[in-house]
Amino acid sequence: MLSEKTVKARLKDIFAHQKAKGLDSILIVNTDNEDPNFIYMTDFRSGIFEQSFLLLERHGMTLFTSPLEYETALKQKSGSMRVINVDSKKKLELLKRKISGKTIGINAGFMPYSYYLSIRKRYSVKKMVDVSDAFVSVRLVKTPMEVERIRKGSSITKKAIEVSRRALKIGMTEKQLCTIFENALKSLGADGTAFSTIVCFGKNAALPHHMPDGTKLRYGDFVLIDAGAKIDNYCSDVTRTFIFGNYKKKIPDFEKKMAVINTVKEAQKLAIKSIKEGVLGSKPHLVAQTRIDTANGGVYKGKFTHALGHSVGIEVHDGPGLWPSAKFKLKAGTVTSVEPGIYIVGFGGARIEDDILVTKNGAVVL
Ligand SMILES: [Mn+2]
Repeated sequence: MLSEKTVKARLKDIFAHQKAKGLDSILIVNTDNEDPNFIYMTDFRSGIFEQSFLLLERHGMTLFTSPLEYETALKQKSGSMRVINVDSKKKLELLKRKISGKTIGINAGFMPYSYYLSIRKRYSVKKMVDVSDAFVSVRLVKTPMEVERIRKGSSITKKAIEVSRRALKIGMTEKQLCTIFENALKSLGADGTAFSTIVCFGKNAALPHHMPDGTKLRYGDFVLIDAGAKIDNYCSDVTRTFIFGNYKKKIPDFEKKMAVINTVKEAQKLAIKSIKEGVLGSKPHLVAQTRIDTANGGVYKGKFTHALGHSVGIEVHDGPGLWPSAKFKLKAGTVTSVEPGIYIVGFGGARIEDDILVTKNGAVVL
């Protein structure tokens, strides 16, 4: 449950944003899924709240939900939130009175076009403007409570990766390892996974978004796990890459594989070191990329093929990314992934990822 103080602060910050400044209200509309901003404003852990409306006004929030979710809402709501049990169409009159003839804010990044048309018509809304940027920017700076949830999630994820590592056996499939990982994650206390778990054996590690399949583990393979626990509505995102084998026995192409992993590790370390409040979002990416492109006589040049990182929060991609063309400056309180990689098609690859908190003086690994 969010404190009254937190709700007030979030409302204030959102309505103060340039995109929402002139508006009286913002309507958050769930489809069969919850709008991430619905989760941000309610912090509900239980319930689905499909097709529910959350009306934000400067002074407070009103939830319009079905009888199915009404009690669940009452149990979890923050102090001043009004909850309307929509057991008949008449109960939506209040909503109509508030938004009819008005300009309202919506999250166009989430709302389907069909909803846009039908809400506009049904409630005689004058105009709907996209305020998604306001939420992105407010959500970017985390409170200590939000950071703590992400930290807990990433710590559980790292532990579950260790459990998986110890369970490796020749001939097991990526899918089997994925099951072992996800079971460990849950028994360590995760509410679920933050996104579909990536497990890669051998040359599949060269494919950044490879989904676990029937590929069998062979001695000396790369093993890459990219996954995250969800804790109390917050995502985490961690990647580890290692080689399966007895390091004292001969592993095929051992030196070559270790060089890939070590270069990625160094690139990540340097990138993390370059992060602090006020630094341009492009800088850590360029630091990592330069390290990768120049390592080992330039053999990995061009093999780091994606952004260094992305903001993490209620969504796993929660805001702007660390990317060569990023023009924004890093803000203290932002949590972002730092995940350089090297991908060599037909051979394999490595990615190492941690979630870090930006502070005034540097980056703290969560
Ligand atoms: Mn990531």
